[in-house]
Amino acid sequence: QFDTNYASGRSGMVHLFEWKWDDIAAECENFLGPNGFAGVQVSPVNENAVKDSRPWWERYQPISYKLVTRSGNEEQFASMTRRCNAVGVRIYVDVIFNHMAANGGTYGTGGSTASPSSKSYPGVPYSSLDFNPTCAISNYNDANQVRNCELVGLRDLNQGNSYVQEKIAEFLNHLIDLGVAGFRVDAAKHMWPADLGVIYGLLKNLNTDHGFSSGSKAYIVQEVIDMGGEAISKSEYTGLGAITEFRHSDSIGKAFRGKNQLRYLSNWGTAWGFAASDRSLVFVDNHDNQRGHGAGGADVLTYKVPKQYKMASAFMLAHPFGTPRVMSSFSFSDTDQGPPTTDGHNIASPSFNSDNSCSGGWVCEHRWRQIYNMVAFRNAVGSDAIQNWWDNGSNQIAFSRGSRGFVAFNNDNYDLNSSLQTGLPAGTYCDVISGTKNGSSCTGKTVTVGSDGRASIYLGNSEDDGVLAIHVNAWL
Ligand code: ARE
Ligand code: CA
Repeated sequence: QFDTNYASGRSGMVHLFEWKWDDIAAECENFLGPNGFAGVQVSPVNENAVKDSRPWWERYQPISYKLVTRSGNEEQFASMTRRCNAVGVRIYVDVIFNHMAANGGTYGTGGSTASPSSKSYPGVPYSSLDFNPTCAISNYNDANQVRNCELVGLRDLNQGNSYVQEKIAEFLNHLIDLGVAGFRVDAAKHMWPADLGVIYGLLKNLNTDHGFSSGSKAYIVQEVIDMGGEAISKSEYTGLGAITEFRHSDSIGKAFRGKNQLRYLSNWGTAWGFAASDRSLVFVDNHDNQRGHGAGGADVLTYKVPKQYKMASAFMLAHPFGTPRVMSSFSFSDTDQGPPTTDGHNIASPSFNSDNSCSGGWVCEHRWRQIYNMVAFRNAVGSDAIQNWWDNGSNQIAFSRGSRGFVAFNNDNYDLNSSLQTGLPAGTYCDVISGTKNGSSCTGKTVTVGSDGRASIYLGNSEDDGVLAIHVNAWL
């Protein structure tokens, strides 16, 4: 359950938040596959309560396990997993089974009706017998309350009930049949680890018709926000699967916002209080904390602070720690605002510019050169260890990944101009941050490595990007 099931030679998952299934299928074929991405986290797939203003968060209010949402129907979902798996890109589904829709959620995207006030969801069906008694979560120091009461009024399912366990397993197994590689378990902290263990134990192996080797298990990443200081700890869940490592998001935001010197990143990893590398899904921001929901607060970096965001993303992708997930957003000013639509209801497709970037309200961080070229960097360096760590005693740092890649960062308010050991074989390389290798030329800066592995590295503090990266596949 910790194995991501990635195709070999690939890394980097992207959360295509609120994208439609047909658009994701095309993105796998046209962009993610060719650029080395390994997987996509998709928005919730099951029927959700329809809210008048169509906020993004209506999808976190399940009405049934029918696969009908604003992203598409079951046929479109099945076609997406097939098309993405065919080009080596895996699909991970955001699954919500801690709760069902809150009061007011009376009808769903698939035509089902519900009565949350009487805890009746005939589309599953669930009745009041399947839920915990109504009470509110107000004290995160009380583990019983966090797990048995209602998160923001969402009707709290009792996962200790065997009928509920079966319904959830049926839903997840249906997705496994359709070719998914794993799940992001929403609100896992609000469920008892023992109950989750029972549910995970009911899961089938992955579908070999979709290219998974026989005996493969779903990758499970559990949303457990543990910044310390609460009753529930992520270590209660790391035996069952990976967890969303929110401390990574918090710490990387503070560092690249200049609240913590970059030189301290030399021991990045479990020394920072993170879970073990294979249990940590790491990210700069997620769909909640980029808009002030969930945990992370004001230090979280988002697309709205592009220079520091690209630096933090490049650091995450260059560093071997964890399973990195890139956020791909729609632009927003209002924190409730849903994705771009054609008519206030139907989600609009992204459109693409000649420089790969998106328009039509989609930010597409994963199509920023500084980000997708770092996915290629991560694939190029493979499992090589960090070597040749250098820092200037404050906010200029550099390191190599064995002898396959080298990266430098400047977050000081003066230039970086030093002769540094890159660990790379002699030659001229294309800096994949300021440009891209195109045949035998480079659209950006070049770096010449001498026979001793050293190169003179220049990163001006007023340059667009505060990072420079070269690797063996960008040799000119
Ligand atoms: C919406 C409205 C509410 C309303 C509710 C019911 O905003 O005002 O009461 O509907 O009508 C998302 C949105 C919510 C939204 C919900 C349902 O963020 O605003 O509520 O969908 O539509 C805690 C949980 C964590 C959770 C975060 C947001 O522990 O699991 O809160 N994150 C996931 C998803 C969210 C989603 C849900 C769960 C619900 O990623 O997108 O909510 O499915 C400390 C604690 C954290 C706690 C945090 C915030 O940091 O350590 O555990 O996170 O505070 O309370
Ligand atoms: Ca619960």
